[in-house]
Amino acid sequence: AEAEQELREALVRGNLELFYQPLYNVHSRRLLGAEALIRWRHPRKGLMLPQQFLHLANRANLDIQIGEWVIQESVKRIAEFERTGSPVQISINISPSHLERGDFIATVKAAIARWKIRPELLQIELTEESALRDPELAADRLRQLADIGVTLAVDDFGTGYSNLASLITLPISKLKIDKSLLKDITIRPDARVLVQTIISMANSLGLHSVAEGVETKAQLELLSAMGCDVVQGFLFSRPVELSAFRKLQKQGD
Ligand code: G
Ligand code: G
Ligand code: MN
Ligand code: NA
Repeated sequence: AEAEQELREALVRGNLELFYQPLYNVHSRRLLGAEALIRWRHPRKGLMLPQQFLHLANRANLDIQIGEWVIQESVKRIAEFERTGSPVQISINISPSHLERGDFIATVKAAIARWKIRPELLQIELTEESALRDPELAADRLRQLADIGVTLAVDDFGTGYSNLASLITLPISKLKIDKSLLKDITIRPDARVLVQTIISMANSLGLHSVAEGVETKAQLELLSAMGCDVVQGFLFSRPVELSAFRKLQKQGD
């Protein structure tokens, strides 16, 4: 309960922060945008990762408030990047329960209107779970988001037991291939076949493929040869704080 109280205070005092991990076009190597990943600057424990506190957020019923903060913060940032002449897409992670809330669409619309951004610069990442645990509700929400012009991506693709047939009827534009699938592509032919199949399927469906967790040049070269569009991983950069991301943007120009 004390930890929950601390998290509540962190939200009020501005001790939550977004870190940014850059995404690059495989072929041009241009910086396309970033995935925003939440951190907590704890006064005593230092920088805390999502797996160290998101469970607390759920227990304290703070997950929605935190999700709303993430939307505000990321949209504000998109507006700043547009204003300073380096517009990039920012991708955020949304929990299944947040997507299912009645006011989720209104929250997203209000943020976009308030900061006057181009809606496609906001990308929402959904897990297969959030797309499929209440498929009709999720489909309705995703259609509304697509109507607003927000970009939709399926995160951690390939790790769930998705109903692919329903998944491909959703108005998504990207598949993010989970990093666990990439781990062995340079040494195991079966791992390679699996990733190639996902990339080919994405291409055939008119979806972009994003490879997450790219750590080596060998993986990058293979992904490029396989027709993957976008890459993200420690080979390029870890998730970094805002000031460091701004520097990456300057290098990218
Ligand atoms: O940030 P890290 O690099 O440790 O991310 C770990 C996990 O935490 C990822 O799976 C990511 O989806 C999740 N995560 C990171 N930031 C957020 C966030 O703002 N909201 C939600 N719901 N999950 C997040
Ligand atoms: O939302 P998602 O679960 O996909 O979050 C991405 C997670 O992957 C974050 O925790 C991020 O820090 C991590 N990550 C990003 N790039 C790499 C990488 O190249 N290697 C590994 N091991 N983790 C990565
Ligand atoms: Mn993600
Ligand atoms: Na991801």
